[in-house]
Amino acid sequence: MLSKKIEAALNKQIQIEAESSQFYLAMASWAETEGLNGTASFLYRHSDEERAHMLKLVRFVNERGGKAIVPALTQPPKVFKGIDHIFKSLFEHETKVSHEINKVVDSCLKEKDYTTHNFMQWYVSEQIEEEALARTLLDKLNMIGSDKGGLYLFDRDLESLGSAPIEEG
Ligand code: OFO
Repeated sequence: MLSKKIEAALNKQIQIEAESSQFYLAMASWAETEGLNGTASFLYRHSDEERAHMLKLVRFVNERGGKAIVPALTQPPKVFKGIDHIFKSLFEHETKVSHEINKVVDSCLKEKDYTTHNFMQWYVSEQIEEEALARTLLDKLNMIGSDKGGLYLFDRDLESLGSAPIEEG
C-alpha cells in the first residue's frame, strides 16, 4: 500500500511525464511544419514514449492501492526558434525530469517504500539514456553549426534513430 506522501509524489511524476509528452508533441508538430521530417518523426516517437512512461506510473499507483490522477494539460509552446532551440530545450527538460525522479527516489528511501524504490529504478536508467542521447544530439548540432548539408544529414538520420528504448512491464 502506498503512503499518502509517495502517492502524491508519483502523481506529480505522472503530471511531469504527461507534460513531457505534450512538450515533445509540440516540438514534433513545429518541426513537421518546418520540413524537418526526420526531427519530427523522432520527436513524435519521443512524445509517445513519454506517454507510455506516464501510463506505467498510472498503472503502478492503482495497483498499489493508490489513486492515479490524470492531470490537466498545460499549453506547450507553439513556436520554436530553430532546431538548436529544440534540442537545447529537450536536453534541459530531460535534466529537470531526472532531478524530479531523483526526488521521488529520495522520498521512497525516507518512507522506507522499497517496492516503489525498486519500480523507480527503471525511470532512473531511462533518464540516463535519454540525457545521454539528448547530449549527443546537441553536441552534433553544435559541430554542424550553420552548415546546411550537415543539417540535412542530421535531420535525415533522425528519421531512423530510436529515442531511448521502452521496456514493457
Ligand atoms: Fe519520461 O523519460 Fe524523458 O522525460
